[in-house]
Amino acid sequence: MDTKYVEARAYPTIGIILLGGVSDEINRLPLHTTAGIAYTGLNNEIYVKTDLYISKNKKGIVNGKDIDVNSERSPFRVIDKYKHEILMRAGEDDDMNISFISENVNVLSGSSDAGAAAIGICIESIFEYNINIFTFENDLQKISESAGRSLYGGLTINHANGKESLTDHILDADAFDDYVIVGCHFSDNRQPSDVIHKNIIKHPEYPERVKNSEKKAKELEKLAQERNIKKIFELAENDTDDYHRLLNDVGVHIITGEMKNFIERVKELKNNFWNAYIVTGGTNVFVAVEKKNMNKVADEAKNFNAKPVFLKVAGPPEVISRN
Ligand code: 3S4
Repeated sequence: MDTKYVEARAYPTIGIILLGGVSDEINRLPLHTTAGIAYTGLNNEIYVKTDLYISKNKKGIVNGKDIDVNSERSPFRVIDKYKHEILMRAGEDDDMNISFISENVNVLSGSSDAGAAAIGICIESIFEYNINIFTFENDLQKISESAGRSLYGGLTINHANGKESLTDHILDADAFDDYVIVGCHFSDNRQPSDVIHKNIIKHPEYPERVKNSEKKAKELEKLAQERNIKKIFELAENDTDDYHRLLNDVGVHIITGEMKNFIERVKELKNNFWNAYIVTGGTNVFVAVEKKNMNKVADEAKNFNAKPVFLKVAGPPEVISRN
C-alpha cells in the first residue's frame, strides 16, 4: 500500500531581471545573474501542491498525467539522489520507491519553479538540518533553472555565471503589501522556456546583457535596502523591454499583437496613475500598481480580451502535513 509521507505547497514566480540562457540541459545553471519574486492570489489561492509518498512502484504525476521518470527535467533526478536517506528516515527498505503527485492550482506561469521548490521543501523537511544547502539549490535547478525564486519566496537575486549559482533572498513578501500585480492572461499557448534559452544567447548583444545583469542586480540590492518598490518594478519593466527586444531579433516572439496593444494602453495609463509592466516567458502581461488602482487595470485588460487575476508577492513554500 502507498504511504503518504509529506505534502507541501510552493508559489510560482515572475522574473524581475529575466532569465535567458542556461549552461546545459542537465544542470540548467543560469548563464547570468537574474532576479524574481514568488507570487500567489490575494487569498493565497495560486500555488503548486506536491505530495511525496512511499510506494512499491516509482511514479510521478503532474497535473493528472504520468511523467517520463527518465526525462531531462524529471524531479526523479533529485528524488533519486536522496531516496536511500528518505527511506531510511521513514524506516523503509531500499526496495521501496519514492513517488510524487504534483498539481498546479490556478498558476499563470512560473509553475516549474514552484514544482521544483515544493519537491525540495518536502525533501528538506525529512532531512531537517542535515541537507547540504550549498548544493541543494543546484539539485533543484535540474528541474527548473529559477527554482531558488520559489524556494526562498519574496524578492530574490540568483547570482550565476553558468558554472556556479546561488540565490540570495533580499526582501520579504510583506514589503510589497501596498501593491497588487494584475496578471493579465492572454492565451494558454506559450513558447517552452528552452526555446528562449537556446535562442537569446545567439544575439550579438547577449554578452552585454550578461554584463548588465550584474549592474542591475547591484541596483536591485540598493532598492531593496531602501524598500523602494516602485523603482524595483520599474527596473523590471526596463528589463522586460530589453529581454523581448533581443528575443524578437532572434525570432522568438512572445508578445503577441494583442499583448503589444495592451502594453501601449498601460503606458498611456501612466499619465493617470503609477504602473509598471512585466512579461516573462508566458503570454501574460503582469501590471504592478498601488492597490487602489487594481480595478482600473483589470477593466482595461478585459477590453483587450485578457483575463485579469489579482496577485500579491508570496513567501517561501510551506509544509502542509508530514507523517
Ligand atoms: C523564461 O526560468 P517563465 C522565464 O526570468 C523563466 O521569468 C525561466 O519565464 C523568464 O518561463 C523569467 O517562468 O514565464
